[in-house]
Amino acid sequence: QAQPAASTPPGFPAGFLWGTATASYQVEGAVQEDGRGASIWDTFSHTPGKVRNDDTGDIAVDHYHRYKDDVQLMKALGVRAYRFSIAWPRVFPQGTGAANPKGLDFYDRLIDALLANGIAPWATLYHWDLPQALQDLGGWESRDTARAFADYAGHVAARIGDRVKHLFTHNEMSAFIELGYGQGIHAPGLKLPPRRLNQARHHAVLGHGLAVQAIRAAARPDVKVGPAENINVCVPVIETEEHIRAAERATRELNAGYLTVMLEGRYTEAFLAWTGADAPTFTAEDLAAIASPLDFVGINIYAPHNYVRAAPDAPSGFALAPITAGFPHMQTPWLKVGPEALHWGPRHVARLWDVKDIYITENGCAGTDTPAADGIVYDTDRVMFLRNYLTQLQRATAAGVPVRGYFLWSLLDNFEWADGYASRFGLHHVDYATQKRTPKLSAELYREIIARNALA
Ligand code: GBH
Repeated sequence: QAQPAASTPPGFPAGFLWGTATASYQVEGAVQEDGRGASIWDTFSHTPGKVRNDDTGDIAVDHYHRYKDDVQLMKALGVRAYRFSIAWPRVFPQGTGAANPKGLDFYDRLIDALLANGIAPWATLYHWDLPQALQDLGGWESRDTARAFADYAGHVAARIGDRVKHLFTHNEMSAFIELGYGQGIHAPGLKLPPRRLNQARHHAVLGHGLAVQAIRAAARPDVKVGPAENINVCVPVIETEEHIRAAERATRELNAGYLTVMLEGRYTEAFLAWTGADAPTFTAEDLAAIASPLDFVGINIYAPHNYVRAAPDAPSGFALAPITAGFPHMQTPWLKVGPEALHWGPRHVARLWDVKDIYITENGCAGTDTPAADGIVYDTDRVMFLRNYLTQLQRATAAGVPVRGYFLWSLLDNFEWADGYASRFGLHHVDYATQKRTPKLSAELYREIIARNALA
């Protein structure tokens, strides 16, 4: 009787960059310290009824004071890169004007601690904590916010570009605009009518483009820049050529206001037809700035946006197949389990826009993580999730898709925006009463995957 052969786990390309990620307001705390100004998330979380249990980021996981210990947690995982974000209101408390002399001190210390431990710092310039003073002037509805963002980006790039070689402009324009200015469930909590919402969308992409230009002007030439965008991934229902091409076309259209305009320098016909009389006002110069050449494209992928079929008779050539009510999801209902998204997302990006360097800048899941009697957090749901998603990522790299690295969200349980502390995304459990960090089972799995550079 033949025995099954011992399996060699499929590997990732040599030099594949394994990392982990966080964001300022979700982890730092210390919101009153060292001259930080208020952000829209301070205002929003302190408005009763906006965040689950009225949680705030006032203390969060105290990363501002515990960063040295947290760097040791990263070192134990074996990650070679840490994606964190810089709080704009620490650097410019009023958004513009005079820089706070202490504004970058914390990041200087963090960057130095990372480098001393062999971990590359990858910094995001905007992960949603807009200075409240700028919101008071219209926030992303105002063109001036895009300009102010570029000035801030140039300032930071000039200051830390000696040590930080990878900068991200915005984290998930689509999320902060759609949720913050469209649905009202994130800061600043607005539900704008279509015309104003489209203009805010345009200012977000414009801010990205102007920031790329400002960084190029201010930083050394070896500083690389790109976005970290929450791409809507369309998965072909069946992996045949016709459905794959349809999913690719759908991905282009479903990201038309964000990634597509950034990479093509124009709004698609379908997008302009859809916005109609409510289309944003923009110039040819805006589009040129928005399409400033990038060094890499970062994409955050959690769940498939849609499954797609070819529809030869439809003008678009595709039809969306709904995510059904019974579709499996992780602890947070929005996080549908569709590991193929991690294969098709980067694959569509590479083929649609000929992108040569792609990073998965976020992927992970929430789980009901409670330490067991033996002190271990048995997050088998997250272990299942990571193994299946990374299997699909490996498949993409094996097919030659130029994915260069992966940042797992998140290093620690943290302030999950409107969900407050109820949703835990960390590889490390945080006891919020004591701030004690405990590695979960998934941290052990991730350490093993990194050590082997292969599935485990
Ligand atoms: C990312 O957003 C963020 O970059 C990161 O800060 C965040 O912690 C992480 O993902 C996990 O959420 O409750 O059904 O109305 C991903 C985009 C935005 C998707 C919030 C889920 C809530 C949808 N997420 N959204 S719902």
